Amino acid sequence: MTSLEAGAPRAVGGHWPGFFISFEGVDGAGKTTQVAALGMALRHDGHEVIAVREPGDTALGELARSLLLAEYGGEPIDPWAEALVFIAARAQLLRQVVLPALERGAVVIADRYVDSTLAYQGGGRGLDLDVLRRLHRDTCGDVWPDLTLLLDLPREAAETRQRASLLPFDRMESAPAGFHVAVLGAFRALAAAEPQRIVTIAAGRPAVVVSQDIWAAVSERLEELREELA
Ligand code: Z5A
Repeated sequence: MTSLEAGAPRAVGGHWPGFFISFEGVDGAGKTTQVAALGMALRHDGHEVIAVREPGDTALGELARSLLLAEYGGEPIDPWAEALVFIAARAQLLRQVVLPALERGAVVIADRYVDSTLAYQGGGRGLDLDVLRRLHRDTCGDVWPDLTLLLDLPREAAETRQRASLLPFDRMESAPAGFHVAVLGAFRALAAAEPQRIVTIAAGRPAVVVSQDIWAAVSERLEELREELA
């Protein structure tokens, strides 16, 4: 692993001196595992690292998480209501935690961010992507990550991991298989449309190998940003 210089000031896009990384992918793709590994590697290199998950990590976000993931005895939640609660949790997390951390130069690692809304509520529920993007602009200041790591895991492999965990499925996980297939397709389409920001990592390999590819992508993007500044 190469060394990443800590605390280098950056003003790319004029937003903040920190570095914003998001992890995306279907459930079970290994995001939580890789957020922890990357966080440890970056801290070892001297960075302040703030890891957050969506929805969650604020009082409002945790309430939203219970609302969104709990089963309601079969009562369907309207797709727009679902999208707006995810977005509300994001707006709170962004202003309460993420932006202050980026402004003081920290590396923020988000376990899911706006691409999850585009993939799950856009691709999965069929909501209009342009409207979702406009909502992101209007509610979250159009803040996008410097780098997004899409952990690409085929549906069957994700299901195998879920079953192995022996945990009961939550409301999102228990959606029909077609929903999850559409979500994966949407993530792949987002990555194809934005190859500069979204790096796809094959996630069906051993975790340590996945971590090495992630480190290479993070190092490369940080280096690019430094060159843009120089
Ligand atoms: N959602 C949405 O619809 N719209 C939005 O805007 C947002 C979210 C922000 C949040 O679920 C749900 O909300 C999610 C999307 C939706 N629903 N779905 N479906 P969550 O936060 O509770 O969970 P998750 O994000 O879906 O993922 P997860 O279950 O926490 O999985 P993960 O973090 O990707 O993977 P993991 O926990 O690191 O690993 C899963 C298991 O696999 C575990 O036993 C590991 O030890 C194992 N693992 C990890 N890596 C490997 C490798 N490389 N090989 C083998 N086994 C591995």
